[in-house]
Amino acid sequence: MDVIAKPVVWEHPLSPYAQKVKMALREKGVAFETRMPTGIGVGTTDDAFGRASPRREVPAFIDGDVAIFESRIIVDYIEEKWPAPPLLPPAPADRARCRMIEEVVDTQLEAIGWGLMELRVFRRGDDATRAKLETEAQRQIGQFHAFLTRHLGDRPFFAGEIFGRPDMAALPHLLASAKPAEGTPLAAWVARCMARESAKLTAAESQASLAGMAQVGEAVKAGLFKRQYRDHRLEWMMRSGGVEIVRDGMAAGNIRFSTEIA
Ligand SMILES: N[C@@H](CCC(=O)N[C@@H](CS)C(=O)NCC(=O)O)C(=O)O
Repeated sequence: MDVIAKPVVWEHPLSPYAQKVKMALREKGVAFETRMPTGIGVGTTDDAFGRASPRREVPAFIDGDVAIFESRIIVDYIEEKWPAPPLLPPAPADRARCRMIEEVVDTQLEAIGWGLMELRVFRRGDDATRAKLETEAQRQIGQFHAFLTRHLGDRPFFAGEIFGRPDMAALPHLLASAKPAEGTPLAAWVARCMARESAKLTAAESQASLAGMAQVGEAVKAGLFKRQYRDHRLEWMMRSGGVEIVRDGMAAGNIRFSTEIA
């Protein structure tokens, strides 16, 4: 009898994009394996992970001969291959609303959380720069909360009655850098999401991986690990007042931009 290999998610448990993919698979009951790339943050591409993910970003998804990078393209594939239960509501207008939430969360909200990690975990910048960027981040998170609260309205989930794609995209942020205040509609939404096994397990894996971050901090200082300043992240740092952090990181060789496609 042929043994059919399980799909593989290349991931880091802290990555909100990888978390979205794992929650999608878990909601659909698809068994999968996870692998963590060695040497993520260095930028080389000549290994199995680099072949699946030419930008060397997690998540990447391997399903037999199929290799896919970019979390939204991965979740599209999962949805098309395993349609039940659906991760988007049926009406076109609702589907568009969900996709817009996923878009702003994946780009602009993620950039704020990532920037805060640069300040709090990797201690970039001097005290004054860190304080200025913290204040700016909190202002932006406040605006994001207002935006999300408006879009949630009186629905149980951003996807309506189902725990769907926009919920899976937003949850990792609202459990971490963008925690809503207790008693708010967003805090009630977090609690509803966390009642899902898929969310609870994925969040626990993310939490457990935090312990390893101290070592990464040392590797970054030594220039062995380069943090990826791409797209919205770079823009966030520049426009929020961290131009010297970018300059110093480039001089120290411990930041990198996107890996070129080759
Ligand atoms: N747009 C991509 C973003 C993926 C991404 O930025 N992943 C980060 C981790 S959260 C990564 O692997 N960065 C490479 C690095 O840190 O070197 C997606 O949605 O999959």
